[in-house]
Amino acid sequence: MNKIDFLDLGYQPLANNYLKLKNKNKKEKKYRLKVCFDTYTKLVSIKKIFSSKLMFNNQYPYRSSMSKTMIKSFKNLSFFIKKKFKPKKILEIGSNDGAFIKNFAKKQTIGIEPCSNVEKITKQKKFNTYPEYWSKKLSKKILNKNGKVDVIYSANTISHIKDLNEVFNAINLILKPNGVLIIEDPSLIECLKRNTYDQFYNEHIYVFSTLALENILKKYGLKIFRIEKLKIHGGSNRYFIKKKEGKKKIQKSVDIHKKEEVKFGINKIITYKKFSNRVKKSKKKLIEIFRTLKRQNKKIIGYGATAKSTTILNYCNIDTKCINYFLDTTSDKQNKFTPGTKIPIYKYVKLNKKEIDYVFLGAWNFKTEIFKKEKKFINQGGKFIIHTPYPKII
Ligand code: DWN
Repeated sequence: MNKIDFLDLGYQPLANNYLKLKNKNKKEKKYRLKVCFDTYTKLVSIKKIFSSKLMFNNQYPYRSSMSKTMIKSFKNLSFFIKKKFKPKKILEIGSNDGAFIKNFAKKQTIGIEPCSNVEKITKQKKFNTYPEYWSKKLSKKILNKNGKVDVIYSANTISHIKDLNEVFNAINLILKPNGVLIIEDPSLIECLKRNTYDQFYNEHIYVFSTLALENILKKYGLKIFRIEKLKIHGGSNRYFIKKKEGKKKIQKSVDIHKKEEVKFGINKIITYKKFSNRVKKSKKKLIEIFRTLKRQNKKIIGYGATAKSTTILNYCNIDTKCINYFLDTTSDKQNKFTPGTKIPIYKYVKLNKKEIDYVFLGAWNFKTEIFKKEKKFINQGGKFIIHTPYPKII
């Protein structure tokens, strides 16, 4: 037995399953959200894994282009890719609404997006996208039509796919011998440091560390040659990966990351047990903040009905007794209710101190962008509640 449970986040609904009014009182699918550490591979994963079809289908509400931060990050990366790797063909696994591929010429790109409601957005703009799950079969189909590709990019997607064997074998089929694979996902060390336990939910099957990813990749003859630390999504790593025969030099950043992880104890179960204790304390503190404010009759709303906040709200039993409603810019979430806790979600309007006292920041990962947008509310004395690195009012 290599896998040891270290975190129990209780019964949870599917994180992106926003409820329509007609389904609000129907029984929801729930599961016990436990997280485990594999002492052999050092991989951290959730225990109960749902089928991709249940999670990623034609009802998927998330849109990558809902934040200026993401749009800017994709734009900057596309400049870098064009300059450094000069790709003739670039393939994106999990292209969502095209926020990344739109930075390239249409004939240069291939997008893979199984959520057809989102894929449609890029298809309508005449991008070459496939509404399918990434697999060896799909890789072969694209290979026969387009040939091998120079760059494969995948942001916040590989961590969502159970069968990593299929993922990397399919990548190996279509990537040129000197091609580059770029993977971007939340960083485990940042999650542990910032106590962002809400990175764990049904869609995040894995939260990768460099050590674990390196262990997985070597089975497929793949090697990390550069790592960039990003502020995106509360701390992510962007891994640049090559084939064994690829000519790219291994850069210092790889060793720096590995050493930092070992120093932090990413490879030891005790680190995870300590994290679990901090999460329990975080829950108590957050509940205390809400209780105190509600005793003072303060009006609290939520900002950004994120998949992550589903974990927090359900773990801490925060419902309409604490939060009147959420505001969100995503049209597919508006006029629905948060999974499990059934808090209404409304169309975003600028915050107004005359109407609201406190705002729970569900989209804490876009704090800088949101604080800039809500300057007036902040200047009028409006306050935010945030749970990371520890629950507090700011
Ligand atoms: O990995 C995943 C990430 C990339 O996206 C998926 N499994 C699901 C989803 O997770 P999330 O919902 O936790 O992601 P975000 O990007 O933190 O969601 C931000 C939410 O906040 C969106 O619904 C949009 C909304 N928002 C807003 O209402 N006003 C965001 C910003 C920046 C804003 O100003």
